[in-house]
Amino acid sequence: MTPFTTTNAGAPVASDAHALTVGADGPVVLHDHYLVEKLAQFNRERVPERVVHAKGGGAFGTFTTTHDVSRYTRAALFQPGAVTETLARFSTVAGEQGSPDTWRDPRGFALKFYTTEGNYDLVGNNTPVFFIRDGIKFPDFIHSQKRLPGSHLRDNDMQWDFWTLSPESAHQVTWLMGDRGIPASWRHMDGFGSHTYQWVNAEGERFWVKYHFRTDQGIRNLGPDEASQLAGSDADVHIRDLHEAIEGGDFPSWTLSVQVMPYADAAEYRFNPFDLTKVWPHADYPLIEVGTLELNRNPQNYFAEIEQATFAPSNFVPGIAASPDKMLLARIFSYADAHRYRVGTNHAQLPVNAPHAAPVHSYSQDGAARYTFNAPDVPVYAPNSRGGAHAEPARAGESGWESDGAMVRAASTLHPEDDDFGQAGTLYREVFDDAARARFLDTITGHVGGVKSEDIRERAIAYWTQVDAGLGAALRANLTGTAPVETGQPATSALPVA
Ligand code: HDE
Repeated sequence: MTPFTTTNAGAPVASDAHALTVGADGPVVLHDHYLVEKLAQFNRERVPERVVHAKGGGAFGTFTTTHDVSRYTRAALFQPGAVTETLARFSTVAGEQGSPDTWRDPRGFALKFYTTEGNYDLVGNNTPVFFIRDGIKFPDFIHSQKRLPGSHLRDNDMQWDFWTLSPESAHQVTWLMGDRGIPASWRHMDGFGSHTYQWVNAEGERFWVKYHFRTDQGIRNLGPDEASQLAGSDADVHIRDLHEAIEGGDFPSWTLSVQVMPYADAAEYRFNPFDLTKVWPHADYPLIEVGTLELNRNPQNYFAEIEQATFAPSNFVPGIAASPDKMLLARIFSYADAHRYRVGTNHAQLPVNAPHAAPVHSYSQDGAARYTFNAPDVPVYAPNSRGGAHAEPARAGESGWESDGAMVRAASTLHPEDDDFGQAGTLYREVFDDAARARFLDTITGHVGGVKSEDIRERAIAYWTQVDAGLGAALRANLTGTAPVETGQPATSALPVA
């Protein structure tokens, strides 16, 4: 027996086919409150899309700690044998909600661990580095990757003007223009915390760590032609791939390993270990296996569980903390601010965002759409002598680092091997093989070829020459036609990258 339709207030309704009118042919009457409710609700179905990472998808699963890393962290979820419910959301960066999954772009790799000590959010990407190293440049960076204010079109001149005036971007742009810039699916890409974080063990000893989620499905990428074809024929191919894999019982998984740097090493390390444009060579700090992330449950409702999901780098749990990475510290403000704006003051009360394995004893109250609340006998203030919750420094396990000096606006102090192009050159010469380098040259020829302004194009050639002199020469040859080299990319391809 099918249920009866009701209003949002649960009252049965007379018809879903006819508005209430005066006579069959007369005017619609205003007091047809069900008609009004349906139309008004419809007008309010959208919340603001994420200003970046708008297009995405995700699933639920579990994280299982399979190795003992308790000497580095006391975080409950990383104790041997711990199994923690987890939500993952994958996304592109620059495209709006309706944009294709297969554009060249970094991919968001956002995780929410519903731990017994509160929710821990690790909001990373499928790349270990990023374009900039100070959050104050982030809005400008994103503006340059999105749309011109007048034409509302993306523009290669804008992208390369920003990148070539921000040389710290070279490592991430090399990564982006390489094969892994277009993953074949979210299942076939790695994930990284990208930043350096702090782990604190039960004795209070502090370590610096970087997270690596290596796909157990193997890395698979799309070539530009296949990606462009899919962008037209199936804009949601990555959403579909993940949903259907899980539906079919083919649960994707990733193996988490961490690099661990002793706290004292940071000061003298050859690179600034908190510079988000740098990786730590694995020879310096090898990977230490931690556990397995498996996604095995599709959301029941995309809007409620994925569109309204709010991931925040500020959601730490005891045993895990921030680091002096200026980008991370800026993100710690920004995400919760974005959530209050986009989803609402009480976004953390929505089932997908509330802790699932830890109680909330908070003095926050009221605010729009307040859903959960304390019992009436619980005090609404602290300190109190009436049995209300009290803060406990040892429990929170907040940690930190030493710092001093006058307040300045300046680049971080350079370590011996800190520069803007070294690791980009290493990636190009030592990680890419010959075929990958050829594809890379094709891609940047096509993308820089789409730059109209001669001065920006020259700067782009100089930028790539600093990454690798041979690469710069080949790019110049391709662009000037002095030694035409077949490119796979149409020169006008304004690939929407972020
Ligand atoms: Fe984001 N970023 N970001 N970002 N980011 C957002 O938060 C921001 C950065 C990343 O699936 C926003 O809810 C600043 C690095 C992911 O819901 C916003 C800076 C990395 C997602 C925001 C950065 C990321 C976001 C937009 C420079 C990888 C999607 C809406 C300091 C390590 C999460 C929102 C999801 C989303 C701010 C840079 C990854 C605007 C200020 C670096 C995966 O708050």
